[in-house]
Amino acid sequence: MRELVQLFLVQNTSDGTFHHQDIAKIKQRVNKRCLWFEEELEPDLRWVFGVSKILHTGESEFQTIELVESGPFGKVLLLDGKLQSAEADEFVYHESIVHPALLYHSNPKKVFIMGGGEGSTAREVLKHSSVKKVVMCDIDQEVVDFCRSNLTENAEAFSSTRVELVINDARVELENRNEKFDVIIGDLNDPVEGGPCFTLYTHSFYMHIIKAKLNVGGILVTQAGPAGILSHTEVYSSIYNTLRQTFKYVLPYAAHVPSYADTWGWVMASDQAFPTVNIKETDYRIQKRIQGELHFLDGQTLCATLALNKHVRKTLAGETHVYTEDSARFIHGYSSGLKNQN
Ligand code: SPD
Repeated sequence: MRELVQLFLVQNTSDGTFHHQDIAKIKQRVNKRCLWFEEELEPDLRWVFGVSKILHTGESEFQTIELVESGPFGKVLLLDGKLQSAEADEFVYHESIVHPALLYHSNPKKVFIMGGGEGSTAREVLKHSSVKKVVMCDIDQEVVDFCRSNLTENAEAFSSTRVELVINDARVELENRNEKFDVIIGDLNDPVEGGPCFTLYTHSFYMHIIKAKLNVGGILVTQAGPAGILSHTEVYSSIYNTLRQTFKYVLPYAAHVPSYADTWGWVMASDQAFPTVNIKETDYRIQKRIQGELHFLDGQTLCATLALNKHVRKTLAGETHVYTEDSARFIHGYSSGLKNQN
């Protein structure tokens, strides 16, 4: 498969600008499909889309890194052949993982990002004028370097004096750091079997590392896997319950991310009650605290993302599984990568 990828390799793009609002423009750029990307989401379910160019292929100590130009989603970042984010809709994922927690916090000044090497999560955090310091801790220097040079929309975030970029295992970094944070964000890879990340979704990690590193009133928010009608029992309900067993207050929410072929889930957790933030108050906080425009979240959308459907709510309410190193659950899936269209 790697040979096939090499066969279609084209030179690196210099036009890395993201225009996520303008899907029509993205589609115009894609004039010739030469490959299909295929990812197995379930044993009998595959996600396939056309790719017109391979813009980059590389390999780090931890994973393969590819950037491709796709028909439906514009530029798509693949790590180990699995879709991570897409130009057309990455704003849904990144606004959702960042803004609810920062808006619920009374005055977020210090933020720690676990993962987030792409830079988009830091980009969104920096929109909050109260934030003085963002530590972005990713384990993979190559991914960070690659995204810094290719995802030009995040260039400002990478060069901001408010951002401290650390290449390290997030657990080790948090343990060794003698400081606390107002918000900790888990922009982590999905928990897949054999992957490096699943221990960052466990009860012991939340209880002994995260809680110790949150200031009073601090909030943890983590991405928590697919939260669709058919997929929320894979890991979402377990991560939710694990946080419910660790923190006094927990808020799950979800939004549809088209390139993920599913509804995606996040969970916020804190030992201090979340304030009642209605539509009007959310819009007020966005206007008062955020510099720059949000494209997905506003008061109405935040309320919608918090309103999980009856089916998922019922599972979450009855979930008893606690995520530990010995009882970890994983998201199914591997990628068979890029295939010639013939
Ligand atoms: N930055 C990490 C985001 C992980 C999201 N995974 C999405 C997978 C969709 N198949």
